[in-house]
Parts: sequence; C-alpha cells; structure tokens
Amino acid sequence: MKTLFVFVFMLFWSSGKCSHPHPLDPLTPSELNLVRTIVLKSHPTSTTTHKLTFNYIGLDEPDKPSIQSWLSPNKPHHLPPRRASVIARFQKQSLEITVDLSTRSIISTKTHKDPHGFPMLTFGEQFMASQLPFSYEPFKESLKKRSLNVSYVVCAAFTIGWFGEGKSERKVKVKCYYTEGSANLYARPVEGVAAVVDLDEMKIVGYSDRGVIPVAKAEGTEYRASKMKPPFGPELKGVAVKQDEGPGFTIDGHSVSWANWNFHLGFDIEVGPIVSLASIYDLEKQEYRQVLYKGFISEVFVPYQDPTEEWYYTTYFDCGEYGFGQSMSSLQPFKDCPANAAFLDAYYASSDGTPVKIVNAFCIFERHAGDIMWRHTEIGIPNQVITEVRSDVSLVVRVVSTVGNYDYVIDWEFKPSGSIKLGVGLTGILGIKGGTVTNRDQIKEDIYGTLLAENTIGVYHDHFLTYYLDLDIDGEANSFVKTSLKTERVKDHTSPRKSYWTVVSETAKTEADARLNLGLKPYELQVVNANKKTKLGNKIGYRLLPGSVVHPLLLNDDYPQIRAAFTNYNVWVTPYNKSEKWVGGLFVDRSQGDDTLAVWSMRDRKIENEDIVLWYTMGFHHVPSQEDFPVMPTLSGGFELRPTNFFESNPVLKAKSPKLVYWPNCTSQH
Ligand SMILES: *[C@@H]1O[C@H](CO)[C@@H](O)[C@H](O)[C@H]1NC(C)=O
Ligand SMILES: *[C@@H]1O[C@H](CO)[C@@H](O)[C@H](O)[C@H]1NC(C)=O
Ligand SMILES: [Cu+2]
Repeated sequence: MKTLFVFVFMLFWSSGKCSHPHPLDPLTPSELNLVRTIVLKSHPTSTTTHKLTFNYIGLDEPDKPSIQSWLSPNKPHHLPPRRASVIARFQKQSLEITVDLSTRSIISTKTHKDPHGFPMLTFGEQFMASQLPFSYEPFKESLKKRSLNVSYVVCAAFTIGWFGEGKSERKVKVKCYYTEGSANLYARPVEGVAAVVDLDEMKIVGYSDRGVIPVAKAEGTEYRASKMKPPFGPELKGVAVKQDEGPGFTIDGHSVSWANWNFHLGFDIEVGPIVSLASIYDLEKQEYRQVLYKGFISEVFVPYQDPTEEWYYTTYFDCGEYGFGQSMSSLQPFKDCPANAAFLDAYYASSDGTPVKIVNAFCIFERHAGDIMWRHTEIGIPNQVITEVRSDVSLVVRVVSTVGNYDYVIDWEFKPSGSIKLGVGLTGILGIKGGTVTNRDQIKEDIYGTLLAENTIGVYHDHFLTYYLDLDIDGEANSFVKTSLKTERVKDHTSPRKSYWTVVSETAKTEADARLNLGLKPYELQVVNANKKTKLGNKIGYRLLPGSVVHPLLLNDDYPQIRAAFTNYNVWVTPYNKSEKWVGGLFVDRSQGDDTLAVWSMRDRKIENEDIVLWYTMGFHHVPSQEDFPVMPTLSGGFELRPTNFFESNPVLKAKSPKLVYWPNCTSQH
C-alpha cells in the first residue's frame, strides 16, 4: 500500500493588515473603544450610581446612495462617515444612540422610557444573573433537599417572553443544572427550581421550588471523546486537501472574491454574519452584475411546546434576545471547516463596551464535494459517444452560533452557476426537561416531549429562521413575481390528453400581494428587474427555491406567536426601509408584537418596481428522538437563490473543470 504524503495547510488572515477599508466593515476594536469612550463621557453618572450597560454596538450603515457612489469607479474613494448604533441600558431606560466616529460626537439619543420590550441580553448580564442563586438561602435549601453538591451546580439565565402583562420589567428566569460526572449539563436540569431575576436591579425578585424531581444520572450523557469507553466506531478514513496553486479566493479586509463572485462579509453582534454587495461576473456582458445588496438571518424563533409552569415561557428569540453574533463559536480548523479553509475573526462589544474577540469566527473554503456542475452523454450520433462533464466547486462561508444548548451551522454557499445556497444545520444538545418517568409504559398524561433516557424528556419545539434578503437584481428597482402552476383541462378534442399545466404570473403590487405560505400550492417565486430584459425579452430575475418549509402550529392569538407573527407567512416582501431590519422589532426581549414585520407589512406599501426586501422563513418542527441524545447528529435544511433568465444562457457552459492536483510520489492517482 502506498503511503500518501499528507500535506495540509491553513490560511490565517488577520484583520486590519494592509487591507482596504470598506464602508460596510464591522466596527474594529479601536472603533468599539472609541464608541464606548464617547458614550460614557456623555453619561457621567454611569460610573457611580447606575452603571450603563452596552447591550448592542453595531455599524450604523451608510445609506445606499453613498455606498453606490463609493463603489462607482469614477468617484473619489473617500469613505462615507463611520457611524455606530448603540443600544444601552441606563437608569432603567433603554437608550438608542447614534455616534459619529469621525467627529467623535453623539448625533442623536432617543430614550425609550416604557418600550414594549427590552434590548438583547449581554453575556455579562447573563453571567451575573446566573451567579445570584449561589448567595440565595432558599436556593441552597433546595440543593440540600435534593442532596446536590453545590460545587457541581451551574446556572443560566433564560428569557421569559410576554404573556399579556400590561407593564413588563426586565426580568429573566435562572435555572440550574448538575455537572457532577458529565459535561452534558443540559441533560441534567435541576427541574422545578427557578429564580426570577430583575436584570436592572441584578437581584432575585422571585423564587420557586416546586418539589423534588430526580436529577437524571450522568451515565450515558457524556459526549467528550476523552471520556468514552470502548467499543468505538464506526471508523472513518481520512482525506487530505491540497491546492498547489493556493486557494481560488482572495480576501481583502472583509471583501471576498472567488471565481465569478464578489461580496463583502460583515458581522453583527445581534444577527451574526452579513453578506453584502454580492455580484457575479457575466462572461457575455463582461461586467459584474448585482445580485444581493444585503442578506442575513434576522431572527431565529424557537418555541418549546410544553405549557406547564416550568416551561411555558420557553420561546426563545436567538437573535433579539441572546445575540446570534455574540453567540458565535470559534471554529475548529480541520473539523468545523476543511483543511483548505481560511479564517476570519470577529469583534463585539461586551457589557461595558470593551471589545471581545471571537477567534476564527468565520471560515471560508472552496468545497470540492465531488458533485457535477453539468454533464451529458450522447449516444444518438452513430459511431460516437460524446460525454461532457464539468465538476462543481463552490465557495462556502461558514459560522457556528452556539446559543446555549443548540449549535447552528450557518452556511452561505456561492456557486459558479450563480446560485446562492443557504444552509442551516442543527446540532448540539436538546432542550431537556427532568421528569419522574423512566419508561414509556409509565406515561399516562402528555409529557410534551420524547423520553430519551431515564428522567430525561426532550421537549417538542420548532426552529424558525427568518432571512432578510435585499436582492438588488441588476439595480435597486425590483418587483416580486409570483407564478402559479395551474392545471388546465383540454376543452376541445384536439389532443388525446385531458390535461396539462401552465403558468399564471402575477406581479405583486403591494405588500399584501406578497404574503405567501409555501408547500401547499406549486409556486415559482422570483425577484425580477422589470426594467431590464434578456435579449429574448424575458424579465431578468432570481428565483427563491424553498427548502425546509414550516408553518407555525401555535394559535395566532397565543402570546409567543403574536411576538413572532413574522413567521405567519413563509414569504413577505417590503419596500426597503433602513430601520426595518430586525424582524421581531428593535426590542425583542419581552416584546409585545407591536414592532414586527407583520405590523410593518400592514401598511400595505407599494412594492412594484421599488427597492424591495424579501423575507423568507424556513425551519424545522422538532420531535426529538433517542438518536438526538446525548448530542444531536446534524439535522440539515436550507434553500437556494437561483438565477432565472438573469443570464442569456448557461453561465457555466465554458467553465473549466478544476485542474487535477497530483500527490508527490504517488502514481495511483490520475
Ligand atoms: C462537593 O464536591 C467537591 C468537589 O469535588 C468536594 O471537594 C466536596 O467535598 C464535596 N462536598 C460534599 C459535601 O460532598
Ligand atoms: C421605516 O420603518 C419604520 C419602522 O417600521 C417606520 O416608523 C418609518 O415610518 C418607516 N419609514 C418610511 C419612510 O416608511
Ligand atoms: Cu431542535
């Protein structure tokens, strides 16, 4: 057997070095520090009585015209003013502050005295709240009652939603877990015990112990390789990646170019990765053409389906409450991403405004999955067999956001054919409830989940991911075209066939025309530029190919669903409005549903031949199974944006297949 020379390499890219600044670049550590200094200077009491908490600091994006003029080749390349958006908690009020970094000044401050909802929870706030039970006597009593050793108890803060209360306070519930003998804390809740914490006061204002429910045993919950006992398997063989000519992409700051694609990769503490200004090179027109002005996951809604006292409020908004960007994990080279990946770091502001670095927050790699870009074998011509195959390569941008127990693998995949595939993988640990049940035979009433192990119930839940997709197909003025596939009966007797299907297209005039539920009827959904046509007269467009389609199963008047009314339809289209970016509203924690996409869309604005935004909700209903325990094999879903009459013909007709790479001292490869 030949020994393969395993030669692998990694590319590390460090921010700021010799790169060209871009107006959409996320705030740098020094910019975050400057924002902090400017805001604290104008809120002097923050150092004494009431501390100021920075719940959000992000780039206040320059408006579209100034980005466009910065991009245009004949304008001078001075950056539009750098501005930051700040949401802070100060003296029990939420502040919305805009800071100008070049003039080092505050441009505006808006105080939200009694908002319906509160800002995102910082890691600092979550940590402080989670420590409070340990100095709270009734909690110590509860542990004693259960014979639990306090040194193995860990706690975490959970958002509590809104259930019709008139005035709501900024409260969370703190629940605890047992870590003795296993790192899988989520599998071992100290069920029935919860402390209510007022985040502004940072103290316990309520406490309940609803009786002893046994903590599940440690056995069978572990997932660390070092703690596993034989037998091991299945055994998987390795493969190495080698690119003699280096990677096919270049990264300049946050701008990425690869094959026929260019885009900018940004970051936000609330929503995570932001892909902007994606454009594709048209071989025939000899120019780059705009596809996506901006795309990101605006919200991830995860309602659990247990209505009992301990669980009814468990209806998470992972972006607006926990920060999908803040929760991004450092990617592990060779494991989270292949050997040919390059990595980028990200920075966000902590509670006190100081920057925190997420090392290897993004990875970017070329995917050689062994797939076929296109092919044909022709045997119809006498005495010849023609076979033409082009192998596919794509570029993937990946992040993993670990929101407590769950890990979301988020992929943006660019294909030379013009498709953008958006992938979502769910893995990590289930939301688990403790119980007295040890076998299914004992279950008499609904336990709202699946029995996964003794005293361990995986609670039913959903994951809804709502994507913000500001497609600018060959320019800003776009329309949304909904094409139904309709069965027609052959009326006269000209054909032996009785039926066929054809298409009926309709351009959405206002927002109401574009609210759609998918999966029930066949639709072709397109964002088109009606002002530009192909040579043959077809409207230039991009199509939304839905993947994992889900619809909410909660009642429309249920409180979590009112807050998440943006999931009522899979598709919505709105006219572009800079402030409509977070689909659940500006203040999502304990929100009351009065600032969601469902409310904005009620204005029924004109969306024909306008700069429009497509909102798409995909997701999963999750009935846990034993295979999801103790850690869940990745469950994948996604959708695709695909050019449709955007090009004059197959844009990869003349694509060259990737060159073969030879291993040294190896002849068996060809
Ligand atoms: C609790 O656990 C710690 C750490 O293992 C140990 O040192 C301590 O003796 C334990 N306490 C009791 C009461 O068992
Ligand atoms: C933009 O959206 C916000 C929030 O929905 C709204 O208050 C504002 O009036 C909108 N602006 C325009 C020009 O429609
Ligand atoms: Cu799930």
